Amino acid sequence: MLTQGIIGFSTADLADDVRAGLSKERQKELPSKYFYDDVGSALFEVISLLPEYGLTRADERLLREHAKAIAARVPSPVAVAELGSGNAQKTRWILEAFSRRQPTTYYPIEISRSALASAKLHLQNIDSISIVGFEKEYLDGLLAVAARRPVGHHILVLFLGSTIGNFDRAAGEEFLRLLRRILGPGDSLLLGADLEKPVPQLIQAYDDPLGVTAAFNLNLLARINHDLNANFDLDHFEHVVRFDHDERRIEMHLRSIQPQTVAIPKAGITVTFRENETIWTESSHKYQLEELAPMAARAGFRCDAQWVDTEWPFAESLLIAQ
Ligand code: AVI
Repeated sequence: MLTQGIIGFSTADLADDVRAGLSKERQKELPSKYFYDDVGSALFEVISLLPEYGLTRADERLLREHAKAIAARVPSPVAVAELGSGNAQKTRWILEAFSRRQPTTYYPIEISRSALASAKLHLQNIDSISIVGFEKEYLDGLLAVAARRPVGHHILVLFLGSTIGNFDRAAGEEFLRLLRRILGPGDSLLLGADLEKPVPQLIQAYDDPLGVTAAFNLNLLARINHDLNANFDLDHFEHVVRFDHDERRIEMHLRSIQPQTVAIPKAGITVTFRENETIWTESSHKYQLEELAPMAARAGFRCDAQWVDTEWPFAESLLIAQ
C-alpha cells in the first residue's frame, strides 16, 4: 500500500457558521458537519457499535456481502473516492474486491484529520491499493480527485452511511446534482441511505440509554469552547431527539435548561438563550426504497442496482452518471 499526505484544510469557516447559526431569530442552528473533531469522531465510532444504532452495521453488512457484485458492475480501471470516509472500516470490502482486479487508488475525502489517519491505518494492509487522503469538504475533495483522474479511468464515488440523510431532502437531491456535474458520463456513485422504520426504534437509535449520542451532540459545544474560546456550560444544555413525521426525519437538538448567556469571542458574538430554547444540530432523513431511483434520476443518474438489508432496513444504490 502506498499513502500520500493530507492536502490543505482551514477551520476559519467554523466561526462564520457558528455566528450565522446562533444569530437566527426563530430557531438557532449549528451545522452537523462540525460534530467530527477528534472526540466527536471517536464518539461516532462508539455510536456505530451500539445495539440501538443498527445503521452502520447494516451498511457494512451490505458492502461485505455484495462487494464483489458491486465491483463487477463498475468498469475498469477505476479510481475510488469516498465522501466522508470516517475510519473506512466498511470500505475495506469494496477496496479488496477492486484490488483483486487491479491496482486501485483510493481517495478518502474527510474534514476530520483523525478520521483520515485512522482510515489509512485500517486499510494499510490491502495489497494493490494506493491511498491519497484529502482533508477537504466533499465537493472540493471530489473536484481535486477529478482533476487527477488518469486518462481512461472511471471514478466510483462512495457516499455511504446515509450521510445523504443529514441534508434536507431538497438539498440532498441538489447535492447529487452537483456530484453529477463533477463526474463524467459512465462514472458511478454508490449511495447508502437509511430507510424508514418504526419511530420508537429510531428514537432509541438517536437517544441511546448509555448517553453516547447525547455526549456526541454536547461535544459540539465543547468543540466551540475549545476552538472559539466560548464559555458554554455543558451542564446547562441537554440532548433532545424528535421525529418530524412530515419531513420523515430524526432531529437532534440541544435544549437550554435555563436562561443563559454565552460568549463566543472568536466568532465575535454573545448569545442569549431562553429556558427550553433549542439549538438544532442535526437532521437525519429516512427514505423509502422507491423514492431513491427517481431522486437519482432527477439529479442525472440511472439506478443500476440496489441492495437492501433486511435486519435494519438500509439500501445501497449503485447509480450511473448519464
Ligand atoms: C453520519 N450520520 C449519517 C449519522 C446519522 O445517523 O445521521 C450521524 C449520527 N447522529 C447521531 N447518531 C449518528
